[in-house]
Amino acid sequence: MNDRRNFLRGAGAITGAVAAASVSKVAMAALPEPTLRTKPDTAAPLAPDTGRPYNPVVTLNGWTLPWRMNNGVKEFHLVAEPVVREMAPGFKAHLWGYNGQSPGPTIEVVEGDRVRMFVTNKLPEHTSVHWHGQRLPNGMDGVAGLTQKHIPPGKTFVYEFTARRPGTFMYHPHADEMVQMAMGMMGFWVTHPRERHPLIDPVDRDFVFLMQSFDIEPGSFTPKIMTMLDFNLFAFNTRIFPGIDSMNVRKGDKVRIRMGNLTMTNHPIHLHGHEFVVTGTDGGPTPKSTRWHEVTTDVAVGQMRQVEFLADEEGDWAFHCHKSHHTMNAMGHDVPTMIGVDHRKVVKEITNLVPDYMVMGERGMADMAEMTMPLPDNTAPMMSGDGPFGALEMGGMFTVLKVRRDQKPGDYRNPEWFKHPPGTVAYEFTGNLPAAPRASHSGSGSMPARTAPNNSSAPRKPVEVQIRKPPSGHSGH
Ligand SMILES: [Cu+2]
Repeated sequence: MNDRRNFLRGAGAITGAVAAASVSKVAMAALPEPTLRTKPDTAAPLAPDTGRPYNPVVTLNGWTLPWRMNNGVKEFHLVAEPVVREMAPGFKAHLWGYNGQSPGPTIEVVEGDRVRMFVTNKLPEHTSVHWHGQRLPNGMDGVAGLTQKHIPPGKTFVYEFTARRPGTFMYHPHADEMVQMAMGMMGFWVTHPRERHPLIDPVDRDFVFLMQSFDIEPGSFTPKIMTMLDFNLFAFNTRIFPGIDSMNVRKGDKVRIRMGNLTMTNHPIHLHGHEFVVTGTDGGPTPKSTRWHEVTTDVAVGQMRQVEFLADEEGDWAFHCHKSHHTMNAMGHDVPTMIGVDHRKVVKEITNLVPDYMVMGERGMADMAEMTMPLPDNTAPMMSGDGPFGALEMGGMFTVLKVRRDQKPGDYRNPEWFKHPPGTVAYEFTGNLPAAPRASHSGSGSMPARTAPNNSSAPRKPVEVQIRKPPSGHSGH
């Protein structure tokens, strides 16, 4: 029906198209306005309003970079610059990143998209951007010195290529790389499939994050850039627990988690309560015959992995790196194990010299989580995070998958802690403890116990390591 409304709508569309065409002519010479973000919270997924449709990802404590269409080319503008990143509440780091944040914004495109990346360098030294994992012309690969000139401070370079294969990718500098990555320069890239792909299932929620390591001394703000292996902060998207947002899903959702490792060691990533399959690696979607269920997948240095599972168990499920020192925050190194060591006498002597001295970890390290020892300003608590049952004694690469039956589809808000049905929480046994049975015989069989050293008739003196047990009746804290 060609009524007035339709006519106006048609006219509007034509006017819009003309305007877009004339804008883009000017824009060919102009840079797209860079989008900046300074908040460290998880942004809502960015639904595409131009270009081909796709199901957008959710970047943990991050966001997706908006683009503009210019004659069929998707244009993005990355600005490499110094940033201040809140890594956890009360703990800010002075880093380098992109568009106001470390990591930089996530780039989302569709298989077959022509992509133009403007990269402006506002750092005090030269840089470049390598598009980790992409098929592209050699001169767009971003290896300064090898495939392009360095981008000097103050200059803008343009990268242009077609996103040829769908999958999970990263970007990072390939110039003064050790320093620039130690300072936090990196970002995530997702290429969505153009159409229904036999190896890429649609999912209800698609989370992404990068793994990073930093070496920031307690009380300071800037990472040590010459550290090679001995990092003291292990992060998801430059956040450390309890600063990492939880992944909030609806019971029955099919969930995909994509992660990339830009640290200097591997991370066995572990999910509680569910089994997942690895559906994608650096090379894209994996053949179905190569998939098996597991609850931990190791992500090696420079690798990307995507895992998928059905979130069908309600609750608050831990999701973390299984290297236990990666789920702790900055602490002094070279701390001897003090568990079971009676050092009360030593403390008395030290306290005469250093009045505030306090020995760490006589009963394990859990004391640290509840201790009110003053920390230097701008220090992340080593083990923290308050849960519904007390301190979690976690830090670093740790977050929670929250599965709720009443979480609305598409709602990413953080629900309250899980309310466990009565009778489903571990509880204290209060009956009498029977005496523990003890084995009464010594070694025998293939390895008989030796009672004296070789070539000696003297009886061997028994040796026992001296330990101090907690006083009886001790209940923890
Ligand atoms: Cu780890």
